[in-house]
Amino acid sequence: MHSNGHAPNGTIEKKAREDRFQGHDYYMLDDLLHDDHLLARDAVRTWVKQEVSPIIEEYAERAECPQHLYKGLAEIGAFGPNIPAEYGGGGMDEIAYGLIMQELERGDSGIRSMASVQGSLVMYPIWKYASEEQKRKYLPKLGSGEFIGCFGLTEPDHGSNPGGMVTNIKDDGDAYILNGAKMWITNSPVADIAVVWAKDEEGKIRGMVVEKDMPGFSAPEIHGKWSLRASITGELVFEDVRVPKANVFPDIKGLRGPLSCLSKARFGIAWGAIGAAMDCYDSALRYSLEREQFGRPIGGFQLTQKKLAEMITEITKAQLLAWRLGTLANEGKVTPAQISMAKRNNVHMALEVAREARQIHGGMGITNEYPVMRHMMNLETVLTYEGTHDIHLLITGHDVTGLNAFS
Ligand code: TGC
Ligand code: FAD
Repeated sequence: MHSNGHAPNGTIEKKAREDRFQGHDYYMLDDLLHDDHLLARDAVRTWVKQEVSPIIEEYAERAECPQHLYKGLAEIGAFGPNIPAEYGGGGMDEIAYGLIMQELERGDSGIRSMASVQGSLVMYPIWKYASEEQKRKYLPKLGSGEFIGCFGLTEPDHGSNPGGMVTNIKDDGDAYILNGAKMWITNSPVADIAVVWAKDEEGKIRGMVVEKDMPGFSAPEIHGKWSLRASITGELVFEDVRVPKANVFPDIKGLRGPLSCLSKARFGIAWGAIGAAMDCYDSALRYSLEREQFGRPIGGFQLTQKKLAEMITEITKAQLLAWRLGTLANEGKVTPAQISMAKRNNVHMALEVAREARQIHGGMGITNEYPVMRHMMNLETVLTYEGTHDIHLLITGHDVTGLNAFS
């Protein structure tokens, strides 16, 4: 570059400009990915660009979930990419799963949420814990998007402490009678089935599949969210719902059951948040090169460059963390605490990137002309669900000291 900021010839300048926006792969991490990772990622990236980006601001503004996208999500393999293909999943590895979540969240955290719940919180527990008959009954329909699922763990009075849940089942011959309520449940108002966690008469947490038509079961929508507005959220209410014993997962008892599903979803979020951060960074970088003040692009000011340089540094660190987490998961070596560290770091990183990107856009940053404010509002939820920012810090604290600071 010359000192005036212009490249010596137009072709080099054009090439440099294109490279600058090429996926923001600063450390050439694509070199670490296999062809099938790149194929899956690029297919989802293209689909998001065509189907999600053009409509998402309007849906978010109207607080409406774009349900017409469910079939397309199934077709691109977003539902259970890491569940075996014979059960309706994609049969891919954990890195492919992470990259798919990244690309969905580049579009919107709510779209990624929809897919996270369907794959990691509904298909995964059914695949891992249900009887063979139940797997065959539900998984292919979930994988194809014919059925939508939701996951009920959180209760009105038990969020960070799900072990305190009061939703319960009582033995009644060939069924259990389910009573209680769940709160903040992604997809619940449109779900055909819910994976629900409740205490049995011995106080042990059990998992089960509840179908939407079971008498006594309702799923009212929660309104008034300023975050994740394109995702549908509701309650689950159970009033003497008769759940056949065949629907209860036979062998898994205790908090380990739902927490093992959270590990899968938190892993996806650690990758997904990078997508939201990259979309904000991309928008900020482009804007900084186009927007002029004091007779020059704002990207030429040191304070703007500090923001952009720190953003790409943090995104690159998060990408490395996610990639290593993915290789550990593929080798079957990843621990829940390692997943917590990545979820916490990467979501916080994305929120900080969104805030800085918002500043770079000036007043335009608060409008729906750019994706930044929507990502920022979404990420406030992502920071809280699947274990809050502080709960994940305490999980790391517990892991490194051996001392439990939760209660
Ligand atoms: P604690 O005694 O630590 O653990 C109980 C048992 O569970 C085991 N365990 C895990 N197993 C698998 N994966 C994990 N991540 C696990 N974490 C713990 C543990 O080994 C033990 O097993 P065992 O066999 O010895 O009994 O339990 P605690 O009651 O002290 O709680 C620990 C704490 C606070 C970390 C946990 O409750 C927690 O993670 N709280 C946060 C709650 C949360 O994340 N809720 C998320 C709800 S779902 C959601 O938000 C979906 S959003 C979806 C979307 O739209 O994308
Ligand atoms: P609380 O647990 O009441 O926490 C409030 C504050 O207290 C937080 O800052 C927390 O970090 C802090 N705190 C709590 N305990 C401690 C402690 N021991 N030490 C220090 N600080 C502490 N749940 C589902 O089951 N399924 C879903 O599909 C689902 N989807 C969701 C979608 C959305 C849009 C939202 C917002 C939430 C969703 N959740 C879902 C619920 C989510 O997991 C909970 O909101 C989350 O676990 C926190 O619980 P809480 O909201 O009750 O907060």
